[in-house]
Formats: sequence, C-alpha cells, structure tokens
Amino acid sequence: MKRIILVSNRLPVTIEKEGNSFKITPSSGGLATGLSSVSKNYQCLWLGFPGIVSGDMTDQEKKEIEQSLLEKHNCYPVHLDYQEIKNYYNGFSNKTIWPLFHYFQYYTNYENKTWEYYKEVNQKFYEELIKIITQDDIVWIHDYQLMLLPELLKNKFPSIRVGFFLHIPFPSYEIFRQLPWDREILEGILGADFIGFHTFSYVRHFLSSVQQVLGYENTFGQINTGSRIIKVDAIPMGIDYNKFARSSADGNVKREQRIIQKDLRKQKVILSVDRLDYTKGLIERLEAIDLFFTNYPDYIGKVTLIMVAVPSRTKIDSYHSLKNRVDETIGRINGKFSRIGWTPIKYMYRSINFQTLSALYSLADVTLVTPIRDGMNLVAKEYIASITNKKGVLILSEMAGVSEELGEAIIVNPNNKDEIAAALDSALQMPPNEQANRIKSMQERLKRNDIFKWASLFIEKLEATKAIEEKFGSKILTDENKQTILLSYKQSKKRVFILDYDGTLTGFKNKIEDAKPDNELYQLLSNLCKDTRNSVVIISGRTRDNLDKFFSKYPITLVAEHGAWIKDLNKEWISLVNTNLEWKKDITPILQTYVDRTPKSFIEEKTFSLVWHYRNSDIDLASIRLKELKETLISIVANLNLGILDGKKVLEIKSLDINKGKTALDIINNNSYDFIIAIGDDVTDEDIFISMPKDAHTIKVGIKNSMARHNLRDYKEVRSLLKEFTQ
Ligand code: ADQ
Repeated sequence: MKRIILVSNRLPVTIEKEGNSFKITPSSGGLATGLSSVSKNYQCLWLGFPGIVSGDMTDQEKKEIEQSLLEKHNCYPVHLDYQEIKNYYNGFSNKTIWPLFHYFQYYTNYENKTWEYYKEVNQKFYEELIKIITQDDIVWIHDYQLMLLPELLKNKFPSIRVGFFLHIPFPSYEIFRQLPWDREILEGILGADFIGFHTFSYVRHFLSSVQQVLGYENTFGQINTGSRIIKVDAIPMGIDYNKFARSSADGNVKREQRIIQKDLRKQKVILSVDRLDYTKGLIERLEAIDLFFTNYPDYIGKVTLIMVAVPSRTKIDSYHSLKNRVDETIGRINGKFSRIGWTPIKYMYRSINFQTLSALYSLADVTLVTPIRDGMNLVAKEYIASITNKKGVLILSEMAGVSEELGEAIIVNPNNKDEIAAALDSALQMPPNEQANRIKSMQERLKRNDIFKWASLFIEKLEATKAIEEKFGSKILTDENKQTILLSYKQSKKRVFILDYDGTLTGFKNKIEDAKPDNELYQLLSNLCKDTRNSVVIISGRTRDNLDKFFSKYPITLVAEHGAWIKDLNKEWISLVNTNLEWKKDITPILQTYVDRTPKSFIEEKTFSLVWHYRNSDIDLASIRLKELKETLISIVANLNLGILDGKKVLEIKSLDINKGKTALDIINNNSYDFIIAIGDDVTDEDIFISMPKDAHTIKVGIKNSMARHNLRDYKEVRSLLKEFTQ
C-alpha cells in the first residue's frame, strides 16, 4: 500500500508522565480525523515533535516512547531540546512568522539567532524524514514552522510528491517583503509540488510574492520555474461535520447542557471560544461588549457572554501581557455592569472537553467570532454544525478566512466596536425563520466540504501534479538517450558543442554582474577543449566585451549579440551583418521614456540592437509598461526590418538579419563535423535548433515546448551531461 507521511511541528498525541512510565493519548484534532478518509487507499504515518523536550527523558524513556509511538500510533518523533523549542518554535515561528503573517508588525522580531535555529530544526526534520522515506511515498508537510522542509526534501528526492499546506494567512507582498529571509522562505515552500492555502486571497498574495521576489510568473496558479511545475490552489479546511452535528444528541452533552442552563436561568447566551492569542481580537471583542451594554441597556441582566480562552504560548511576553489585559478588561466590565445574581461575562481560562464545548455550541444564541486576522477559524464552522434546533446566529469577522465561505453570517469589521454592538442587537432580535434559513445554507455547505473531503482533495490534487509534470517532461533526456549521444560522441572524430550561456551554462541571475562563470564551469570548458577533436562555441546575446571578459583565456569560438559577431580562436571579432543602424536614433528616445516611467529599468546599447532591461523593477509595473512598449514598437519596427525579442526580463529590438540560427549554420557549413550538439534555453536558441541538420543533438534547457529533440531541467543537468563527455 502506498504511504502518506504527514509532517507537522507537533505529533497528534499528548504524552504525560504517570509514575515511572509515560501515557500516550491520541488527540482528536481535525487533521488526524481528516486523514482517516485517505487511509483506505494509503497507509498514513506521522512525523513531528512529541511534545516532551528531549532533556526531560532518559535515553531509555526515549526508546520506550519511540517504540510505543510507532507501534500504537504510526508516529515517528523528532526530538527537540529546550534551546530548539525556545528559538525555533517560540522564537522564529511564533515571534517572527506568526505575527508578521497576521499583519502584527509591532510584535514581529527579526533575530538572526532564531532564524539559524529555524533552519537547523527544519534540517533536523529532514534528516529524520529521510531515515523512513521510500521513493513511492507521498509527503504532506504542514504549516509555518516547516516552510524550508519542502525544498530540502525535493533536492534529495526529485520524484517524490511533496505537498505543503499553510494553516495561517499568507500576507500581502508589502508585508511579506519585510522579512529579511523572504527569498529563502519562498524557495523553501516552492520545493513542494502542490501548495495549498485556506483562501484564494492567500493564494494571490503568495503568487505575487513569488513573482516579485523570485521572478517566477504563473498561469492560473501554475508556476513553471523552468525546471519544475508547481501548482498552487485554495483548498479551505473543513471540520468533522457529523461529529458536531450528532453531538447534541449525546447523553453526556445533554447532561452538560442542563447543568449550564440551570446556572444561566433563561439568560440569552453570547459565546466566544478561542485560543488566547492577540490575533483573535479578544480585547476588541470585550470592548464591543462594553459598548453593547452601554448602547443597549435593556439587555442588562438578560444576556451573558460566556468567554472560553485556551491558554496558549504562555512563555511569550506578548501572550503573557495579553492575558493580563483580558483579565483586567473583564474585571472592569463585570465591575461596571454586574447586578446581584448576574454578571455580564463568565470567563474560563482553560481548555474544555468536547462535551462541554459541544454543549456550549448547541445552546448559544449568538456566537461571536471576531479575530483581527485568522487563517480560517474552525470555531465558526463547529458552531454552525452543532446547531440542531435551527436557532442561533453567527457574527463573523471579515478578517477570518472562514468569512469567504460563510457569507450568511453577520459579517463585521473586528475593529469597529459600534458595528459589533449593533450586530449583537440584530442577532438577538433576528426572527426565527431568518435564523433557520441562514443556518440551513451554511450547514449544507459545511456538510459538503468537510474535513474528509478536504484531506482527500488535497492528496488528489497533489497526485495530479505528477501527470502535469510528465506531460511537460515528456522529452526529458533519459539515461538511454544520454548513452546514445555519448556513443555517437565516442565514435566521432570532429565534434562541435554549440552552447548558449545565460540559463544554459549558468543559472538565471537577477543581477547581470552576478552571472560570471564560476570555477566549476571554467574547469568543465577547459576539459572539453583539451580533446583536440572538440570545438566549443559559446553563442550568446551578450556583448563582445562581456564574452571577452568571461572566456578570452579559453580556446573557444565566441558568438556575441545573437549571432551578429564572431570571434574564432585567437582571432579578432568579425561582424557578420552589414546593416543600417539609423533606426537606433528613432527607437532610443522611445525606450528612454519607458526608463523614466519604470524606476530601476535601463537601456543597454549593443552594436546591432537596443535592449530595455527591467529585471530590477517592480514586476507589476514593469509588466504593464512592457505591454505598452510592445504596442508602441510594433507598428514602428515593421517598417524598419527590425524584430522584437521578448526575453527574460528584457525586451530587445534587433535587426531581423541577425539570427543565432544563421550564424550557427555558417559555423557548421564551414566545417565537416560528424558530431553536433546544440544546447540552449532561450527563444533565440529555437532558431539554432531549427537550423541544425537532422542528426544533430539538440537540447532545450527547462521544461517548455521547443523544437529541440530533448529537454534538460536546468543548467546543473547541462553541466553534468557535459561532464560525461570528458570522462
Ligand atoms: P487556531 O488558531 O488554533 O488554528 P481555530 O481554527 O479556531 O484556531 O481552531 C481552534 C480549535 O481549538 C477548534 O477546533 C476549537 O474547537 C478548539 N478550541 C478552541 N478553544 C477551545 C477551548 N477553550 N477548549 C477546547 N478546545 C478549544 C490555526 C489557524 C486557524 C485555522 C486552523 C486550522 O490559526 O486560522 O483555522 O489552524 O487550519
């Protein structure tokens, strides 16, 4: 049976010390429940921190726990020590990512030390994972504590399906860019084949950050990095609907309800249930309650707010001070409005069991869910599912992901206390048939999209990425193809390597000056040149100066400006085109206006062409300008025998007489090669592929459509192929 390995910060178990041994209790969280829907077709394993710091166990105890986790719960622990929890979990995860991704910049710390721990712990998860993984497994990684893990895994196991789901919001680019490690985080997540978010807004924000920071564009949520295809989609998490819907019929829940009702003596109930977290808007909610009793005094003595808050992240200062503020605010409001026998707020600062939670959900007249930001918020869904008597109103913050699904709730702005107070009044006055209608539509939707559907849909979408990749990768050079090429190379006497430079022999760089050849490449080229039967040609869009600077020390034929110039071994540059350059005078001022209107873009003048570079500019602005510029140029160039070349973050205007294909063909025709290989990644390299004789080996770099016979994924694969010719 195929296996799914689920990886999350915490394992779905609670481990408690009982005398001399440990008691392990499985927790019934949504994720663990949802997995049961896929367990018919897959065996599910789970990897994560067990909840006990490694220093609190002896080696013997660790072994016992490991054994029992595996045998009884299919879980593998990742042991973390006190420093790791302090810096990776409380530190980087909860003091950097959590506040920043929830738009609480004021609480966000940027510390190198915690970032280092975050990287180390992600690496630790990776090392534990590779101990158990096999090539056929599917890996599903969860949440913001493990954003570097997908890339670590993908680098080692390219063919394994890796999924990633983020449970919290993905912020807009303007917020995300404040993170000093934005690039590393995005590259980490992009190691996954399928990336899921709760809402379409988060998908949009993520795709925009990927485009701005890494330069990858997308089509309908599909990113092509050149070497890989990644699918990004909104897949809102559901709940175990039936469990909540059935719960109010449960004897224990009924008993619990009766106890609470007796205590409330016919009071109307407003319910509030959350982890105690500053993102949940507890203070704002309490202030709205204060305003509600002030503006609508008739409710005094008739309505009670039951507020349940689960202690959370108590070791972090901001949570500690929030707890004090909540205590004080509740004290102040109760002091202000209480009467003998009635207090406006009943407050529980603890976790409550399922029966009590369920009893509260089913007897609440109104549930108030008003987070300042929330990835989804399952409390809202659980409340609606628990209603069995068609009575109840949900007041929901527009800042919670769940508000995109539950439009029939009363939607409020969590910072607008007047609006919340008025919403409470409307909710308490809402006619029963209106309550019933709203509840019915929400319940039907939640029933259809429950946690089981969510988990199986995620796995389905993840599995589907394999087919997309296969479609794109159908011409990928196989080992067999490679052997054929190597054999014909060995049998030949006069060989030529026609190689593009940027993107083919080196990766695409955001800064032109970074794209210098490295030692590995120099070594590779010089080894190729050592064999006197080999000729190496580098054919690039770069200028003569550039190519001279990079390669003049090597016995390589250089072709600059897309075929306009050639320099044979130890000779001078020769121009291959004889063309009128008067057009530059007309085009330069047009390009100049685009430089002025697009900060950080610039013009490069080559002998036979003009290039507008926009790789450093804001990508959204640049793409608007690019469209405008192309439209402006199109009518002008037609009359001037010029072509427009839409390259990687450049737009080049050049004479139509210049063409890499023509020059490459000239080189071949002037020699009698019996082995020809041409490799390139650019649109301009297509001209080479088309012009080559039938028996030439042509290879496109990147998984894109091409006239070449084969594809390689990236420049690293090109280098390793070239290495094989020298062995
Ligand atoms: P959380 O921030 O923890 O989760 P939420 O979605 O509301 O928020 O889930 C809380 C869970 O805890 C619910 O299942 C609820 O029943 C339970 N709970 C809350 N208060 C409780 C109490 N006092 N006693 C017992 N149980 C209590 C993160 C994101 C959310 C996202 C989820 C799932 O922040 O936005 O919805 O993950 O992806």
